[in-house]
Amino acid sequence: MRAHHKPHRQPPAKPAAHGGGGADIAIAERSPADAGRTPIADDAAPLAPPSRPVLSACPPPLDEPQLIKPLDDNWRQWLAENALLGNSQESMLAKIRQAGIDPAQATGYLSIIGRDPLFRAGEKMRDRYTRFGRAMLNVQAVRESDPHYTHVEKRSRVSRDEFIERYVRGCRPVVLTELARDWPALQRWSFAEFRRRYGHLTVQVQSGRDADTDYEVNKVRLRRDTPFAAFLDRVAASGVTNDEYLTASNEILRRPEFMSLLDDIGALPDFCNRAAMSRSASLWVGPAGTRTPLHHDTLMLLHTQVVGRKRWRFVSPLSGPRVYNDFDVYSPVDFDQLDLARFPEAAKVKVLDVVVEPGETIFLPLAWWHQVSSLDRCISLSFTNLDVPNEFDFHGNRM
Ligand SMILES: O=C(O)CCC(=O)C(=O)O
Repeated sequence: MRAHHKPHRQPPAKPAAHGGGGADIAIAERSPADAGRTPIADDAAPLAPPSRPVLSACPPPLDEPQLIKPLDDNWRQWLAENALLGNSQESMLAKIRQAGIDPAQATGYLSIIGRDPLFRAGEKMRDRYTRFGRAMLNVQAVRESDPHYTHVEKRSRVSRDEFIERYVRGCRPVVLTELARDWPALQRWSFAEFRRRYGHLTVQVQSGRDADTDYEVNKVRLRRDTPFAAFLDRVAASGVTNDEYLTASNEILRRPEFMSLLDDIGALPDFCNRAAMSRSASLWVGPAGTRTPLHHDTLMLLHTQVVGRKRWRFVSPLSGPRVYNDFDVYSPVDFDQLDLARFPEAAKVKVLDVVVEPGETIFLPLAWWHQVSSLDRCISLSFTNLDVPNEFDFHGNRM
């Protein structure tokens, strides 16, 4: 999309052929009696105009030819969507002009859109969605009336019954400070130890994230194979950066060469299924400064910090109508640096914020929005093998 709209370029006027009636140049009118005679100059008369009119100097040519683009289906859809959202005609037309789209066509389209049955169907769907959203926000307001609503509890021991009742069914996050207390990983795992044990192996990391503002959405495109030792060396040398991160999508714990890592995982609480650990655990390794943007998962999980600290920010699924979720499980809102001009509704969201220390495990309840940033170089392990139903359909028929 172009940033500026420049005025429509006028083609330079051409001298009209004599008698051709060119609109831009005045030609002395001749009566039918003059036909075939050359007019004789009258000495007393003021200077006659030259027979071939001369154009005055024209301004320099514009940098780019100005083409007004027609309103295509993408822009029609954009207008329809923004009309449904209740945006003003002036604000839409300002954007249309800025993009070099024909404003007359856009105005015409907006004047008839309300009679289009498809648009009226869209209004019905919008109203239904608004009612659902309003009901969610009302329930959320009741939950937020708890004065401790934004506090994320840190608990040392929680029984299976309480965990399921208070956190799984109650759908609230909690940090379990002792869950991993006896894991050998807490003593054994370090960047040096990983290099020694697995440095010769190739791993898949997310790379070039700084150059892509949608790095999480585009994670498949940003996958890159690298020797594990080289990656760990880069992390050690890089300082604070989000450019490279070994995330859950590497699936290295499914690879036989890395399975010995699972021997370093000690006892699990009785609300986890040990037998399913190898197929449900994921390793995360990265420098200080990695950022996983706001999204929700489609299952519940536990995430243990083995090395370093991470900050988790949580948003209730009932605040979903305020996080501008337009695509899949992602939100463009960043609660670390809230852009209120773009996302004014997000100002009304109550965010839970907790730093998870080494050795601690956070429980992510179903459908909670979360964004995560590493405060230090981090090694952590997430696992989804909760011994409760943990498969949910968020995508229509897809499971
Ligand atoms: O640790 C991170 O960077 C993100 C963790 C996360 O989003 C998850 O485990 O679902």
